[in-house]
Amino acid sequence: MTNPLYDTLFARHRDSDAPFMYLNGRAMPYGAFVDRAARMAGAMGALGLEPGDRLAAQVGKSPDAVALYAACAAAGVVLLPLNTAYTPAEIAYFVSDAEAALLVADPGAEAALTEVAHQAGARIATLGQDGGGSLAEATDAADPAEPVARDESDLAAFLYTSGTTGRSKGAMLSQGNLLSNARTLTDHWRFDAGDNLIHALPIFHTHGLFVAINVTLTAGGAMTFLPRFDIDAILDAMPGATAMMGVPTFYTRLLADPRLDRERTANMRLFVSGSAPMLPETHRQWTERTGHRILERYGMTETNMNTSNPYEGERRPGTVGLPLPGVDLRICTPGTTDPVPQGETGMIEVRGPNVFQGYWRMPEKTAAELRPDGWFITGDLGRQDAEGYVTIVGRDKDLVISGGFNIYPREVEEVLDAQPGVLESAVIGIPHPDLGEGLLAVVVPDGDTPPEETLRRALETELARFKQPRLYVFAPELPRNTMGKVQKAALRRTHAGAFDAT
Ligand code: MCA
Ligand code: AMP
Repeated sequence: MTNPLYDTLFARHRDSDAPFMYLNGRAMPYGAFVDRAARMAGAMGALGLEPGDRLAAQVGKSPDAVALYAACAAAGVVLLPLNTAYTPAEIAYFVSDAEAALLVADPGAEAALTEVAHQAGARIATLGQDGGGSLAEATDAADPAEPVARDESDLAAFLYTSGTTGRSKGAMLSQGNLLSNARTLTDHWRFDAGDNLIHALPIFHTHGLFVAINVTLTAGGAMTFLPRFDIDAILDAMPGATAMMGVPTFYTRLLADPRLDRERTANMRLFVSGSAPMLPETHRQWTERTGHRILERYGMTETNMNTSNPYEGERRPGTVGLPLPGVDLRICTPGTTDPVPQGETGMIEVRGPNVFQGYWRMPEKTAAELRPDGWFITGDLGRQDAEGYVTIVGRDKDLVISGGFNIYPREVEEVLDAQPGVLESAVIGIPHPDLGEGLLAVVVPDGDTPPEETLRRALETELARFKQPRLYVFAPELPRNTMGKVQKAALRRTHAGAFDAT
């Protein structure tokens, strides 16, 4: 009986004493971690979870949260990791859309989320960042479960991603999707058992959960596991670590700290950046200060990683490198399958074992983005030079990336437009010195201008903090083209410098 994801990433480390995670200076060996995960799978079975069931988790970053991922793989349960910033109103949608059988929440959120779970027909259990919670206690008491049989086509996770229009979509990722990318990246970035990765990313997204953790597990290396981005903790970890993965904000914040220098980074061999564009200037400053060249790569929730600058060879600032081995990439005239002439800009499409299985119960949306022959239309606009390096020049989708988090303006506009005193609104991303892009709302009042504070407060209950506009501007109307479409590019130009003054 085999279970490729569990066997490859977890079970084979069952008898290992090698360190998997360093946490507060203490090492958690692989063997202890795998035992914990097997017991958690046992506890999940006792709660009635069956292979194929969905488990939604909104939990803080901890070893048990990683064990939950491993336990889901062992039990054949589909994991649905959720941003810890989401409000109960947001969680309600995911739990009911996925028809989750169990919602695992932080103990502090149990009161607020119990009703949410029950409304959706799900049970609730808790897992605390400090090791407590009902699922942790049940794990302490459970016997290790035997992994269930799976194959690479079985689903391992749903990661929800919003869209330009309509409801958030559950991207279905199979065991094979995750494993193929884990193997490719481990090899491509030369990870091995001697590595110690600084892990300061959240673990509810592809970057922190699959790229960072799966690569570490595939290599049998260790992670210095930090609960969040903390500049002191990262700088302290560097002399004993070998690699770090981060979003561009990690790098700009570190560059602003005078303690970052060659001596502190002398043991490091690899700095990876992704999730959002990195300015060529940041690459240059990093190299000047540390002597290291940041390796920039490009991926998506639906595809894991698609391209990467080379480990050896030229890493070109401003590009996301070359298609990864096994990944096909083409650049087409948008709306067609016709490749553009080499060097020209078009829609980036990708195909390979990394590409997801479609959106959960949304066949039309799947058909609109995933061609029957396997090409996925990314919504990113780019070009490829003669050597194959890809440059992302923009997005065909109305998407803002703030500090590495994706925000679909439509979702924010819908909440704003529903507020009393608001006729309509347009939400845009403009340059932000720390987050890359910051959110600004242009609001057209319906009569008297509503107080900004009232709008801010109304959004707080409905949207996660990172989706709430940082700046509000009131205007008598929105600029529109002859077709009546709001001209967001014009708004972005008008307000381009708004965060310079903040
Ligand atoms: C926190 N806040 C944010 C963000 N993060 N607001 C907008 N955008 C954000 N990204 C809010 C906080 O709630 C807080 O609000 C205020 O901003 C300041 O928080 P601060 O302490 O400065 O933030 P932080 O906790 O230091 O977080 C910033 C961060 C974090 C370290 C950049 O956002 C982060 O870890 N980002 C990584 C995201 C990521 O992993 N992306 C990968 C997904 P208030 O002041 O009101 O309390 S994309 C992906 O997976 C694809 C496949 C890929 O290619 O990788
Ligand atoms: P998500 O849907 O959250 O996985 O975000 C994926 C999106 O992030 C991609 O479609 C790109 O627009 C963007 N992205 C990821 N990595 C990079 C990068 N290195 N440079 C520019 N954009 C990136």
